Amino acid sequence: MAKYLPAMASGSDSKKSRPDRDGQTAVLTRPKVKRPPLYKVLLLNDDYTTQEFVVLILRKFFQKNAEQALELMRAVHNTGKGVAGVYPYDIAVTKVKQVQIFAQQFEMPLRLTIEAE
Ligand code: TYC
Repeated sequence: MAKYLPAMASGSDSKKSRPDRDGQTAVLTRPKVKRPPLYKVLLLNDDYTTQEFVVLILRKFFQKNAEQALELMRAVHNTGKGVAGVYPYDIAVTKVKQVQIFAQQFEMPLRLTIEAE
């Protein structure tokens, strides 16, 4: 059976052979890190949140530029929902909470949900 050295953080050296300490046995290394599962943060349309506020949210919390934010806001307005961003679970949950707190402060009934990718 092949022996495995501890995984290397970088992908660049994975699957290359290199000698172990006795200099004779070729061993494989492979990364033990896996990418986390990703989740979509969905923005839902409503009749009361202003278009300007949605654009602000997309710029402030989801790193969209003015053009991207306007386009996505319009897509949500027209279709009912849209993907604001895709993140590992904890980050997706945090984004939703931060936006909900911010929207409540401005009395906007903006809704968001999380969906597995
Ligand atoms: N439909 C809202 C309006 O016309 C705008 C809006 C867009 C609201 C996207 C929420 O997620 C949303 N004022």
